[in-house]
Amino acid sequence: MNALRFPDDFVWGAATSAYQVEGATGEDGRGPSVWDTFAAVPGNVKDGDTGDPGADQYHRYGEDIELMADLGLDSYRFSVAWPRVQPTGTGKPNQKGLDYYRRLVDGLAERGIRPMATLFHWDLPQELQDRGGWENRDTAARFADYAEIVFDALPIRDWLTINEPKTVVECGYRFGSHAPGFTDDGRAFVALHHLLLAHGLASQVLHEQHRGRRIGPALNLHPTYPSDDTPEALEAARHQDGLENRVYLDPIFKGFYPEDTLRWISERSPMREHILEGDLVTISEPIDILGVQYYTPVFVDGSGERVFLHEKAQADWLEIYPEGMYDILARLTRDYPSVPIVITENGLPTLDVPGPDGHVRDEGRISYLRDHLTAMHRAIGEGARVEGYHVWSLLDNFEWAEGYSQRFGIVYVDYENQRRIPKDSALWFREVVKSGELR
Ligand code: GBH
Repeated sequence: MNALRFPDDFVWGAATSAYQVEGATGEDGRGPSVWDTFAAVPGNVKDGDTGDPGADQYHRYGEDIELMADLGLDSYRFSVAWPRVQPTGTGKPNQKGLDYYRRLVDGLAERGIRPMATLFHWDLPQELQDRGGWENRDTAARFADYAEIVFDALPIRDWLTINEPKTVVECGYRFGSHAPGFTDDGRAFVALHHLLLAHGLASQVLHEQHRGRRIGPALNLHPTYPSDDTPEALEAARHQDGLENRVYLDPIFKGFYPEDTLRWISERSPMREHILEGDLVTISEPIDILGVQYYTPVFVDGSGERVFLHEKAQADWLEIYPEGMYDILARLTRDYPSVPIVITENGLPTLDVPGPDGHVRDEGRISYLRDHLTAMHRAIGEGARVEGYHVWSLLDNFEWAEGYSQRFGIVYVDYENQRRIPKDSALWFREVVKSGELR
């Protein structure tokens, strides 16, 4: 087969988030976040794991930058921990917290690696949660203040606002599997509106104060399909697509919530009462980039139940379906064409451990990545404006409610001594990055 060539200026990178890799949750004035609180409650996280010591990137960022340079990466997507910058979520910035990110960004620059920073990857300062968290409209305003501090302090061109608002809504407020651990649809969709409002307000701040920089959301999009061709399954898939995709994309791109989804939400949540005049103008502040995270499709049957038709990964929710990468990019190109796309996450957990020779032979991850990059390449060939791709994740890390049991890294982390071992997938990815080709 001929090699598949990517555009010369295509950006290759890897992603992480603060609570998942930094560790050092009590250092240099960092305040507690909702995830510290949530993880401290027995039963919430597998094996009682917490963000400490994680991959200890707070102390080992220098080594990690060298690792990225060795892999030839163009870009590192990381997140800024709000409770490091504002320990209680409001007020004067904590200089030591900002200094950490400045050292990280400067170190990346020395190695020619571009930073891409996420403002919020779920680690809300606990004190803001105590005041109602995302159910409280004020949290969106506090987020804009925080964003302003970070924009001023860090020389970064590309920003992402909220990581996966859907996961906060679904896992944090509907299923209770993530912080803050609620199971309440009524509250969930109020939180959704305020998360989008926070996205819009922060985007406005960047546009007003920092011309030439770019900002957008990081959305986990799930291409949604009927599992059979009955009218019931088609209807269920359309409904599910509203909850998975349109309820985030439509307000951001078009300035309105999709009517069918809003009707369904209104039957279970007072969300509508929280949509004030002007909010949708704020939320639809034009974005400069769209972060897309793709892992899995969602197939639903006529009763609306999710069904799995393909091989599953070592994670219940992840059905391996590379065509979904093509489909979601083709759909964005058709229905939401205005901005360039950056793949901000795509990856697979595997159980591989170092063999006697020290190699981690994660063949499953290599074929997952190869198949998804192939699908992405096809979409680009048909006009999808994809500028870059970040694998999730650079390192094995704290996989939220699964703790350290699910390893998504292309680099293995030995949690006994924090040693990093590039897996075979990292060596494979290095070749793709270096050649700009998939062979
Ligand atoms: C992304 O979430 C996150 O951005 C990243 O932090 C994470 O490490 C990575 O992907 C891998 O998971 O409670 O039954 O719904 C992807 C979406 C949402 C998928 C939470 C797993 C938990 C199972 N994730 N979900 S459930």
